[in-house]
Amino acid sequence: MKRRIVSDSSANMLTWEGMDFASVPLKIIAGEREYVDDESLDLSGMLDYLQDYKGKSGTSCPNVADWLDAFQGADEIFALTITSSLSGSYSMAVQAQTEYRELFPQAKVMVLDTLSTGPEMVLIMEKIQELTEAGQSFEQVEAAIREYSRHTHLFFALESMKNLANNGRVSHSVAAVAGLLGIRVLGAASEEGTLQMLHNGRGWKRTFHAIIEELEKYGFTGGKLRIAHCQNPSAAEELAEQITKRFGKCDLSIHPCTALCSFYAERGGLMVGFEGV
Ligand code: X90
Repeated sequence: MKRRIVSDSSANMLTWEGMDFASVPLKIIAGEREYVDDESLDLSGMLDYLQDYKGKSGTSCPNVADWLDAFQGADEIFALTITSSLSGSYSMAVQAQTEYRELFPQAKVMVLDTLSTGPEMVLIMEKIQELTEAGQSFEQVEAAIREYSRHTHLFFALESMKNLANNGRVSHSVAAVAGLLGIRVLGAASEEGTLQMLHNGRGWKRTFHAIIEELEKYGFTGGKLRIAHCQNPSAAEELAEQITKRFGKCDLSIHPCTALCSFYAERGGLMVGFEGV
């Protein structure tokens, strides 16, 4: 029996320690150039190029064949996707699930629309690993992560929402606020998996303060928390310090965004996944 976690690259995890794992890349397209969100990508090079690039740029989700390739050879699969309200990744994974089961009737495949992305997906992956190590069956893990993922949440703090607006993922009027000098928008993934705005403010101090307040409202009490940043380790560390000061020592770690989240969160952006109520 081979159990595997398969996630699209919006989770910012291209490799995974301690369990069979495959990442299915999304792509960033700018004119003639195509950037695949995998380990071979020069992320800084992509961001530099995009900064000066004046044409249209966008992204594309994995196709059915990409998901099928990632499933090959496994007989128990937990596939996680970015929210279906922002991407076609989920529907492609569901089609791959149907095809894989036709090819291998014994295989078990769960596809979870995480209604989120980034570090919230990481928490769900960690939970799958934990339950697998505890010897739980496919069905037990499936039920447990459906329940667990209802109590994990995602915040994001962005200085620019230009790429989100240009690609129709947020209205231009919402994005305009984030375009103002020094204004950072704090938002959350809603229960339906859509972008929800929580707060606008000038300066990191106010943003950190707003994040701490919102963490309390969402029922964070010092459980697990993961921070992903787009080329901004110092803000991530400062936030981690303030969270520890307020909630005490918690299971907290920081990692960089890979290409897809970097494209949308843009330089300086932070994403926070955490356990709440
Ligand atoms: O299919 C595709 O081309 C991918 C489209 C992805 C669109 C949004 C990605 C956002 C990543 C920014 C903030 C997080 C918002 C999440 C709210 C549910 C990071």
